Amino acid sequence: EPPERTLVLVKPDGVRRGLSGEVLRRIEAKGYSLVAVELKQATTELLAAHYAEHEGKPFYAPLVEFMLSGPTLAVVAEGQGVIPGFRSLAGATDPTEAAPGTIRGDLGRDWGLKVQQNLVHGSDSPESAAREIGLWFPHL
Ligand code: DAT
Ligand code: MG
Repeated sequence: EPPERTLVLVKPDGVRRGLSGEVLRRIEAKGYSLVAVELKQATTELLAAHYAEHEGKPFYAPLVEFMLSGPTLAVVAEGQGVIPGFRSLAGATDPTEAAPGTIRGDLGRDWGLKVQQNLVHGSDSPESAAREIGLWFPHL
């Protein structure tokens, strides 16, 4: 069986705040390997595909607008259990609720209603990981 892979994004707020290296450091410190890393400006088309499951939700339009606000660091990380493992490194979706020790818990701010500015994305299942890696890294 090939090693498990996940798609991690350092969202535009994380890139703007200079936290890309800190996120990569935590991924590597945990023992995962970096397979691909690329700074990319997302497009509406890419985000529509990436966030298809959220289309129609009240936070969808502000989420896409935020994700278009600057470059995103796209990362493929590999290792045993990396899909749930990175999600536990990331912490709860809302940075105000994320536990200390997690990326969102340590580095997130009190964003009020702006839950979308939660620094990172991590795939939530093997199916999402395969789909999302194909969207962000079509050559992989
Ligand atoms: P996660 O990123 O933890 O997988 P998700 O897939 O449910 O969370 O949602 C995708 C992104 O959408 C999330 O990172 C931030 C934003 N989001 C989710 N729920 C939200 C809400 N209630 N209000 C504003 N943004 C939200
Ligand atoms: Mg999700």
